Amino acid sequence: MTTIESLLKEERRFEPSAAFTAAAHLSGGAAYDELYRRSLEDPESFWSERARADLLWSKPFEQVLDWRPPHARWFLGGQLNASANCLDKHLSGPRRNKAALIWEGEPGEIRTYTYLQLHREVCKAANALAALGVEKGDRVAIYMPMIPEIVVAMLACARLGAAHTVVFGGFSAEALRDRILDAQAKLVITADGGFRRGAALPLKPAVDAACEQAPCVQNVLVVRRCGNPVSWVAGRDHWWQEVVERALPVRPATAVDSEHLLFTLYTSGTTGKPKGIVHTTAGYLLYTQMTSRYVFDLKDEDVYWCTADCGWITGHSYIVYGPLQCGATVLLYEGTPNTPHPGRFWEMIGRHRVTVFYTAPTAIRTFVKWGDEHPLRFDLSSLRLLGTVGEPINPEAWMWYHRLIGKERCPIVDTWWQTETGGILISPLPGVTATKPGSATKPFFGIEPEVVNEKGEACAADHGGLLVIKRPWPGMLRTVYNDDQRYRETYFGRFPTMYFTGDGARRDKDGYFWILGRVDDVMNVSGHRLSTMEIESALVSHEAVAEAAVVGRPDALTGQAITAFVTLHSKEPKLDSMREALKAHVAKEIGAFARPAEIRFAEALPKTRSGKIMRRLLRDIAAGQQTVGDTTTLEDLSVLARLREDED
Ligand code: 7RM
Repeated sequence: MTTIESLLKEERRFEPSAAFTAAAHLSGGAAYDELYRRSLEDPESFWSERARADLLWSKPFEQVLDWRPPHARWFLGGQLNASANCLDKHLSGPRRNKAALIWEGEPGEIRTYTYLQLHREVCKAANALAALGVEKGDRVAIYMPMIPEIVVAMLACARLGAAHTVVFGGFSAEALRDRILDAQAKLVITADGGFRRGAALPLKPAVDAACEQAPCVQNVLVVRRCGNPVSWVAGRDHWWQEVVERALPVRPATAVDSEHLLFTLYTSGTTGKPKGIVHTTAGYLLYTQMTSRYVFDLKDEDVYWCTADCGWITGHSYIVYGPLQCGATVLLYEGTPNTPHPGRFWEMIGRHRVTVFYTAPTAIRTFVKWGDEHPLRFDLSSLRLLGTVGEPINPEAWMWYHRLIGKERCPIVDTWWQTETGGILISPLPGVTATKPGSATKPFFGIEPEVVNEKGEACAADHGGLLVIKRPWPGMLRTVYNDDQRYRETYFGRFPTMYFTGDGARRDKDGYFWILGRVDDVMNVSGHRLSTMEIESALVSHEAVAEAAVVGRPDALTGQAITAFVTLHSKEPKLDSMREALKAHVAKEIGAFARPAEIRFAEALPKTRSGKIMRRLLRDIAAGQQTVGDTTTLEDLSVLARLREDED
């Protein structure tokens, strides 16, 4: 794919207001241009100045960057601790008694932790983990609902120099097991359940099933959240409320090297096996802190709400590490946006006087569908800045967000980034950038993106191509856990010195980037990256299935919806009950969020002569379009016609 069709042409422009610009951390295009130019002309002095000023070091670094493509190491010789940078740093001044976390449970309870209180909880949890044998360099899996303890658990691991692997609570026991095994986690932190849609959603059964096949796990720490009954393995299982409550509230932070593993987070690739994305300490901290400050313009007065789950990178970077390093007040919410009513988010914005709100386009499209009356019922006057992340936002949803939520007063930052990038790479700066609905606009400091063709040559303005990043940045992934070969191939296999994002993009005449979505076999469903291969593997693991091909089709609500083309073993009848059974099977194997929207039975799948499934053709069929693309490599043309006839 040398060029990518890009049909979206959007002419509207929105300048930041004079009032916003006047108060912002960074104001005006000239300030951005100057700093951006410096960051590219002399990156070592740019990053080293920031790292010295913005991070709390136990031992100063000696070398800014060691770049041996495709591997980068930052701030060598330096030592620090991530939890000290999020917490201890604020304890010597007036922030110590400022709210760090305000949490709202779905049933409605509210808990607030000041920086001092959060520090005590993290110290207690770190002592409890240490007593259970967790040491510097170990991995700990976290499988929890959105309760304050998930933040405490992450920071407690970091305090010990142990790496966390947060697994989103929506993942199945099988997915959890695979991640625990790949990380070789020796301890799992979980809860009896979490409240979703008015009921306790259990988590412990999945942990029990996963641990049965993961002998590396020696201990399981369980937060009592819902009070639902749980099964118990004596000696292995411990109640958080018992061991953490008993522990001492003081624990010095373990100083680690700048490149010490902070966490792994698993993300979908183009093969069945998820990749453990590796983020290390100093570069990640600096990059998430700087982007939080400039993109969200965080100030001490802000109440900042990112609606992501801590199980995704957005939760790591823009609930925990970025905002806490900035000393922000972070709102955390456990539940769903329509419990007990579809205005829950807007009610919460009014209740907590939220000033900065960050959510996903799929959520915005859902709110559009639920109707204007819900946001109109609540007081949104505290808001000053809005953000989006996870997928391209369509201009209609952008305009609704701008009008109904931002009241045409709040800048919108459309932030483009990935699990691998650690933090935001392309985004407006709210006091600087004139926005265009649907564009992530301009690169952050030190980031040099380019749109290139298959040969790696820059595309002309307004021509679609592949999005690459031409130099390393502090927040980038360091490798794939246990699989450096996969790191090299996936991200630097096409272009040896440029990071390949897997996204298509175009840059317009003003230098604004427009992200066109994935160019590989990765789908984006409600902002969740899902690999077609993973879902295919899950389908084929069902005894009735011979072969499966999965594609994303455009969906007004979720961005993409999953359509699975399935051939059954010859004696299997094609029943609706089988469709439902297969959907349930995928939900069990991967998680409910990966459940296919549609199962289509087929006699055969379109393949190339070498036997590769031509998903491109299936995408057209799933979208109900005539195939316009090249079918000359198709082995058996009649397969396509038969697939169309099979349509329901
Ligand atoms: C943060 C996150 C990454 C993929 C990425 C894109 C898509 C994310 C935007 C976007 C258009 C955006 N990490 N994506 N943000 N597309 N505009 N502002 O989502 O690893 O889970 O997904 O998400 O395709 O490659 S992720």
